[in-house]
Amino acid sequence: MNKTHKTLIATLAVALLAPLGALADDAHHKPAAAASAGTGALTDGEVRKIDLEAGKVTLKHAEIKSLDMPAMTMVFVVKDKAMLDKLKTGDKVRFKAVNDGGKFTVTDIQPAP
Ligand SMILES: [Cu+2]
Repeated sequence: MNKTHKTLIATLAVALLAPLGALADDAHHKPAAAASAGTGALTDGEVRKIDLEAGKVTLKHAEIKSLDMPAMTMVFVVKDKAMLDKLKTGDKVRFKAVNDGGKFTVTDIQPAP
C-alpha cells in the first residue's frame, strides 16, 4: 500500500465517520422536548365533582410542574364560582391552578381541545 492509498483511506474514513459523529452529537444537544413550562401552561384534567355552593371542583389532574405536584385527584377552590357554570362531571378540561396561601385555586379552566 503506497502513501497515496493510505491518505485516500484516511480521508474516506473521516468522510464516513464524521456524519455519524455529527448525529450522535446532535442527539446529545437536542433541547429537552419543548417543556410545557411557561407560567401560562395549562394542565390536563377531568372533572370528577362540582360543588357550586362552596365554589369547589374535584379534578383528576396530570402532573402540575408549577405546583410541584404529581398526577392525582383532588379538590380545588375556583377563583370565581361562575367558572363552574360551564362545567359538568366527566368533562375533560385544561386548567391553571395556583397555590393561594395553601389553598389550591383554579384561576382558569376551559374545555380540553
Ligand atoms: Cu393535586
